[in-house]
Amino acid sequence: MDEFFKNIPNIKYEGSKSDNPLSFKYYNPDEVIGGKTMKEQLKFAMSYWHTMCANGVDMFGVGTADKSYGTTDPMEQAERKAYAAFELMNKLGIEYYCFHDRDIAPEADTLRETNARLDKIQVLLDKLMKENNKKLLWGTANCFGNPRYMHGAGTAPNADVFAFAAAQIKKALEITTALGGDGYVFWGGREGYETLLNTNMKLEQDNMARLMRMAVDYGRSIGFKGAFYIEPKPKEPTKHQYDFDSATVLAFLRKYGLDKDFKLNIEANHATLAAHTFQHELRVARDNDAFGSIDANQGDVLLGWDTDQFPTNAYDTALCMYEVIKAGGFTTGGLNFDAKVRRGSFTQEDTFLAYIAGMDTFALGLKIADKMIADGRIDKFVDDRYASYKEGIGKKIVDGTATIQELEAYALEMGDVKSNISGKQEYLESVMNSIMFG
Ligand code: XLS
Ligand code: NI
Ligand code: NI
Repeated sequence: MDEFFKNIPNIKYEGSKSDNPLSFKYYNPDEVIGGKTMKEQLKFAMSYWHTMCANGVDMFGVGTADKSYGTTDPMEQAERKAYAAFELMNKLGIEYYCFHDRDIAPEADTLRETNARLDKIQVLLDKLMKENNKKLLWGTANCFGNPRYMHGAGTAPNADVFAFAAAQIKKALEITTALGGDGYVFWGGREGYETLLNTNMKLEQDNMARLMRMAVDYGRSIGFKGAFYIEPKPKEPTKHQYDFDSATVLAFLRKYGLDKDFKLNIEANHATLAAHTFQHELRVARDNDAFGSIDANQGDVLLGWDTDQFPTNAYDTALCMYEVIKAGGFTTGGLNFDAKVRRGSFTQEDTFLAYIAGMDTFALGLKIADKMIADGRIDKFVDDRYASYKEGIGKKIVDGTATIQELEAYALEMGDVKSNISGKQEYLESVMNSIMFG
């Protein structure tokens, strides 16, 4: 197959002094940080939908980038797209990728035909993965784009839609399994509601859990050994999405007994939409042993929707990688760039520059997080802040041996609290600055 990104060389690490835009300034794949190479720590993945498919179309205008791959024939296009995807991953040194079923092969007139298209592309992807030494981080089903899903998929009021979604997920699981996928994601863009006036919320959520149970059981029965993830998002496209944020998803999983089967795929921009920090969402997942994978991007607080921009804020990536390291690093998951260039960045070169910016920003984040941990001031401060729980009455509280009567007696004896210490937020923020900028 002809080279598609003709003017783009293989991107190499050249260091922060380099003025070559098509080079990594901080991402040095073989450099060891915290006992592992950057490549192992960061596990970058390319998102098929944004990178290979999205052409910049928005509510006010048509696409600005050419993603036609020189043909209008849908299957020829799908094939060329696959070759281009592997060329891009090779040029950037990215080892993993992620897709929705409909990204790799477009929907045909019938489900049978659509599935046959997927079978064909699966063979090609399998070959390209082996030839290029690439892995599938996760697969998923697009159960939100087609008009049939206007009222949801697993949460649709119409059982026929539920059945169609189940069939689609079954096939997506088969493809993911056949390609040795490390994960399978549920992100329910339309699994929510517009108004409770027309919604049986209980039945919809019960049904979603039923669909997830079927998917897990079927996946395991065909030998899928990867992780199942739910990707929280509070809204957009629906006004209210059931998988609102990490805490809501955990409650859902526990209610339906699915908590042993699922981990979370946390997306930075979705955290912003839920009015949380990215670090908060990661912390909730980590504290509940539910950290799985990351959709790496960033939003714009002034815009208020899922802009899926490439991550370029090193402060955020540092706090993200701090959580990832504390969670024990990526096991099944990785950093999937669920990110797209801005509509005005329409050239092929822009796509590479955006990936370079994202990968460099996460490399910086990893380096800073590693320094934060080695520096130890922040961890020590937090540890000391809770020192009162290590002895005396605090230890009894933590051990579960203190009674409420005993605490009353203790408080009466104490008179009033005299031992509060400062939270030192500003100091800690300046520590972060000194770690980041030396
Ligand atoms: C959309 C989601 C989507 C998922 C995969 O907001 O982030 O891209 O990651 O379906
Ligand atoms: Ni995402
Ligand atoms: Ni998103």
